[in-house]
Amino acid sequence: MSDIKNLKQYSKASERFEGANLLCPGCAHGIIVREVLNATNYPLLVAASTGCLEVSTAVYPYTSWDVPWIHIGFENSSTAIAGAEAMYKALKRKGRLYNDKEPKFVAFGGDGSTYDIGFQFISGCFERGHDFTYVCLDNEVYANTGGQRSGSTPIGASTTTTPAGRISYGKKDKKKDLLFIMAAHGSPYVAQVAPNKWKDMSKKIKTAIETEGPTFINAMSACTTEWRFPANQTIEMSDLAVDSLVFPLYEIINGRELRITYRPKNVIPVRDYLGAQARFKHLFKKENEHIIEQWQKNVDEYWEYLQRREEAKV
Ligand SMILES: Cc1ncc(C[n+]2csc(CCOP(=O)(O)OP(=O)(O)O)c2C)c(N)n1
Ligand code: SF4
Repeated sequence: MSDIKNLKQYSKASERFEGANLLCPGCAHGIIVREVLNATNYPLLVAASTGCLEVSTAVYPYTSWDVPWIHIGFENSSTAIAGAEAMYKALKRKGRLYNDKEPKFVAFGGDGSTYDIGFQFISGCFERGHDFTYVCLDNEVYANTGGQRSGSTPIGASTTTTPAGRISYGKKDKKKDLLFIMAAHGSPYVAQVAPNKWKDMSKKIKTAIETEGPTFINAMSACTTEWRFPANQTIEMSDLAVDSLVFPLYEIINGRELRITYRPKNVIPVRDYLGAQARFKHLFKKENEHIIEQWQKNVDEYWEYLQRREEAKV
């Protein structure tokens, strides 16, 4: 993958993640996983926590994975892969490896698994400095169990546990700012990616995987079923997210140095992003319009903050 220059070449590089799986049509998880696995030429060992990705790609006796792959609990793909990494180092020290090809270690989790249930395990692995990359497939909801809110669900989204209705506009709390939390662990590299910006995404994933130490990728993964948009609009939804700056693309090096990697030429209003998904439909009622205005204000302020952090180089 490191040599891949265009999409045509990229479309042929599928040997580590086969096409067949049971993800919903239009699901972004598969696009992201394929890109992660093809971003580097290193041999990979992968762990996946329970969630849509795991249930849809490993239905006994079939598998979509052409790499060594572990399914573990909802909460601990991080510690499972960190254990494999620790064992690799121990075997290397004792001279008991079968070959001298150095592998890289990758863990996948949904946002429920990453922002909430598995967070203490991930935090521990980062604090202990394990050499692996954690990839969060961030669809802002517990999709596999029918659409409960997570710490990543944005304000105003209607989910099964924060339903919008006569007395509620949906989720009351803002999305947790996980990238900064992971950077605060002193990680050598953390970044946000989105599948519509595939070159930006594969460059960042390659950097994450090939950087020594614990690295983190937060990947926006549009969920056609829970966000409620037509299955052929996954990439358009990702365009709306990054061009409205609802999901800004940036990276943080060594816990401090922030770089914005995509600046939209024409920034679109947040309401264009929200209006494309039925999970936000109720926000367009007169009594809820203030949530959209507040959201726009938050996005503007956050973008300003990112730019100031980038300029300050601290
Ligand atoms: C400890 C534990 N709690 C709850 C569950 C049930 N469970 C399985 S998958 C899942 C939701 C997964 O959501 P997320 O991590 O966001 O991934 P997604 O399915 O959205 O990709 C839940 C709640 C479980 N397997 N283990
Ligand atoms: S529910 Fe969402 S995340 Fe799960 S497979 Fe379907 S589109 Fe993908």
